[in-house]
Amino acid sequence: MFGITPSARLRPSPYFEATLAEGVCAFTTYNHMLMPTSYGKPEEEYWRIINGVSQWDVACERQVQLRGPDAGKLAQILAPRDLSKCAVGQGKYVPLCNHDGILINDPILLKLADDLYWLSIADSNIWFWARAIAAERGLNVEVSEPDVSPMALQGPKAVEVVAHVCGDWVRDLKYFWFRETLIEGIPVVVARSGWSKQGGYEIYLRDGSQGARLWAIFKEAGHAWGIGPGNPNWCERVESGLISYGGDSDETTNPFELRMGKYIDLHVPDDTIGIHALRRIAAEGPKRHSLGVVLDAGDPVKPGFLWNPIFKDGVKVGDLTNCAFSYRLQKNIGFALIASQTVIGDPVDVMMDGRMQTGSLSDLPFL
Ligand code: THG
Repeated sequence: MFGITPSARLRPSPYFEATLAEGVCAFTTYNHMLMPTSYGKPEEEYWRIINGVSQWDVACERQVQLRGPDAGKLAQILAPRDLSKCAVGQGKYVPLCNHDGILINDPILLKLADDLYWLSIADSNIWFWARAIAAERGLNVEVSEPDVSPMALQGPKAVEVVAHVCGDWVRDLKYFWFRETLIEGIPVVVARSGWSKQGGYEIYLRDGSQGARLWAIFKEAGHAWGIGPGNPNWCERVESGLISYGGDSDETTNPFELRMGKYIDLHVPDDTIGIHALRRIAAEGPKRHSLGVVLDAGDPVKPGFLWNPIFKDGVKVGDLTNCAFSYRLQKNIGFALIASQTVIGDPVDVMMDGRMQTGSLSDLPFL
């Protein structure tokens, strides 16, 4: 075992002590925080998300807050998705791009008020970016990182647990919509969202001193539905086709290559960052696209971000950006970022651990 030296570089999650008590045994780093990645029973943790309810410390999904008269204007400058019809209380998945149309983050945007937005970011420093853009464009907006730390409840029974704690109104919450409320006096935002396709909620804690209490409230309430600890689940997210920014993308990836075209609106104002490049890429047609890969070999592979080279007829055509053994399909599956000429059904070879594996291209999501 080894220790972790506390420092300003590694910020604590309000749920850290609670996850230790639950038996967390592996972490990754994300936005300068530790995010649990295992409680030691991967298959059990997986089926809990598929059949029950799982409790996650995702405090590392930090909020970049835009506040002030130009908050909405800045949001639209940052995001090449039309936000003009986004209502207060609504969330939207918004790819962020740089001036070249390269993906630099893929947050969920939450509109809390006409002059208050949160970008619930993936792992890259959008705080710097947003503040620099606001200054360069002379906007009247304050960019900050508030004391907000999400906890996720995911799985088909999450609705019962969250309704038990918050009330039946959560059942009527639409996907990605949210409401501000108090849970036993603790200020939170309750959203219907989360990085799984099994349904669930995210509770954005607005007072970091209350992490242990909030964790305990849901753990206790969830007892009747067999709640247990978990984390953004590798296998489930690969089966469900969920994208991990920085894992499935690199410094050259644009949103069209990652099946995010439906979240891009080419008619957004000309001052939106990257829109000129995105219009050009859309007109020319992206050179790569994302498909699934199903490997023929059955023995479970070790999950990970691999970027293993993919070959077709002996020529390199793309990369396998992740791979997982699917418990439901009983096969090794992954995402291919691959030449646009390839099609579903094509046989491919993937170089893994010095050995060529055979497989074929498939549609995404797998399930
Ligand atoms: N929740 C919150 N913040 C986050 C994440 C989250 N920040 C980091 C990261 N996850 C951001 N990335 C994603 C990626 C995918 C989705 C959400 C956040 C997602 N996608 C669905 C899909 O692709 O099928 C649906 C998107 C849609 O149809 O609008 O849910 O999870 N708070």
